[in-house]
Amino acid sequence: MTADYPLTIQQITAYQRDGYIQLNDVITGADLTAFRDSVNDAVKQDTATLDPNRVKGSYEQIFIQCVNLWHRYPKVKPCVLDHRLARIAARLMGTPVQIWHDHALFKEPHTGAKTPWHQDTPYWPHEQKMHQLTIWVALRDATVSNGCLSFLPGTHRYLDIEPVNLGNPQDLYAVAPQTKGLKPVTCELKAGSVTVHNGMTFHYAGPNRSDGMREAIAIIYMPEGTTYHKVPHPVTDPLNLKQGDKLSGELFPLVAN
Ligand SMILES: O=C(O)CCC(=O)C(=O)O
Repeated sequence: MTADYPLTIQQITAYQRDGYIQLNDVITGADLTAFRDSVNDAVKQDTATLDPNRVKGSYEQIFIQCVNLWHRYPKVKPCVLDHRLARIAARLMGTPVQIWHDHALFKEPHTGAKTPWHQDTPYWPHEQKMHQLTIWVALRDATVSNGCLSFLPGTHRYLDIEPVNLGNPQDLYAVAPQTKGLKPVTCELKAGSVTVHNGMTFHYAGPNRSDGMREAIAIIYMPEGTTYHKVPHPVTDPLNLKQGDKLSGELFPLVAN
């Protein structure tokens, strides 16, 4: 078993206070190359049948999104289920964690589309909403010019806010007037570094103004025992779940205690 990524008490406290944290050099060397190559191959295969000349809708202009690669591509699986990443999630969350899902988020150059300010958890079919978190892994350097993430610290305490429509976003201050005056923190990342954010923390990414692809994968963890809340979601729609069922089984493995 590999050693845990060193997390200090101060970092855990900062994550719990701010609802996000940046962790540097989490994946390095050959592991980073394997992660980047396997996700790139999977995204290529997932998107192979798309017509490159199609007219892209506003959501598709934000990023190419490929969901649950770990479950469909054997080479991605050990990267996403990596125990060091899962242990980071479990220590920050303070509970054993299951995988909720992953998604590759490749921001194409020059579409001009930002990722609007939003919270994640309101989109998810979960009864418990407070502790889910995302580890966002930069597979190549993420910078202001290619669309790295920014966060509004402390906004994970803002509950019951209407979900933002990413393809046609509402004004942030209309949806969440509490965010007026908060100062965003922008996190540039070297490849292999990560940000971790609580699913309730407001976050944003600018457009990719560089000439290359912004390559990232987001791995989302939920507390062990999370139960189903009946709203449409592509991961759970095929599963025939009832309100209150535990999300369990091969799609939602327990990955760290
Ligand atoms: O990668 C992006 O542009 C947005 C990422 C995001 O919203 C997330 O990981 O929750």
